[in-house]
Amino acid sequence: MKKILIIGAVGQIGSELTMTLRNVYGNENVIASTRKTLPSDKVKESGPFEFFDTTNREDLYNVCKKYGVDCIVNMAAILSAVGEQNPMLAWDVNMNGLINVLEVAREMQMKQVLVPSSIAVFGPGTPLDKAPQETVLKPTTMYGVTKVAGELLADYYVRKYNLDVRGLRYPGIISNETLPGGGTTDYAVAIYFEAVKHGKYTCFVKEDTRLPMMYMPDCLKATVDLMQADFSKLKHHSDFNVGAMSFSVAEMADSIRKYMPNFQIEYKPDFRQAIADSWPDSVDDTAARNEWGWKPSFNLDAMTQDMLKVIGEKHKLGLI
Ligand code: AKB
Repeated sequence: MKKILIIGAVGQIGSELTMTLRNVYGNENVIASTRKTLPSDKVKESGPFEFFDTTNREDLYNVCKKYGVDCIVNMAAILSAVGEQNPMLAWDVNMNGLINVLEVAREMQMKQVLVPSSIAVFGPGTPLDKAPQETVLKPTTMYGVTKVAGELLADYYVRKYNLDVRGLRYPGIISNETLPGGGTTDYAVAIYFEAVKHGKYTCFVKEDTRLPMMYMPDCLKATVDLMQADFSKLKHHSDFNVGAMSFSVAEMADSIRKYMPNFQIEYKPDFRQAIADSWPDSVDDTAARNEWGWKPSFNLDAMTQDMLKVIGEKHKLGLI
């Protein structure tokens, strides 16, 4: 790959993935982009940056042409919670954005497209424990519907046009740089920030809510490892389950108390509880492990220790 365009480069994963890919492929070769949110100085100043809306195919085409893009990483999405408040917006951004990305990549004969999916593809009928790679996909959210349709569409482009499209079903991603926005798993990030800032947190899902989660360093590694995997060795393409850890909110609170014994938590479940309840507790990622060597590094306590350290330092410096 010579020139990579990242769409959604100011989001939780996109912002950190931009810097990771710039380290791997060179600053000038990774073009960051977003619709309108201002990027961090780090993202803006370390390489090319463009504002455009992916639902406008012509604008997407022109940016790709301008830089000679041969790989698109499409991180732009409306997530589960916001998607339930505005289902048509979720459909528009997630589906029309995706078909534009796939069509432009096909027309320009690009080398690769990365299309993220999510545990939101699962729903009633999926086994809760170690959700299999191949299983019932009947999501109850519009976000999940767009992710199932996106996986099918991406695989269609692989089969029909021989376009190299890849994707992972991200679990909840926990990070300390860019806050997530509009997802159901956002509580797993907020809990650490609130613990450091106020010593307590009011959680919008119940204490026994258990979901698959992953720390950002593992998420970045999974993404780059899949991008660099040998295409000829892949049996799956756009729908890899990737597991790292699985814990309840109560277990997170216990993990935080190991380092902050006075941390307090209370529970006020809202509409996001039903979304969380529709997703499995954990996933079976054997296909990712066998086909491209996936192996996570962080467990809950290692992540908690690192999150509290980094957020604590930011708090001391008055950055949060
Ligand atoms: C969400 O909660 O909507 C996302 C996801 C699991 O894809 N973080």
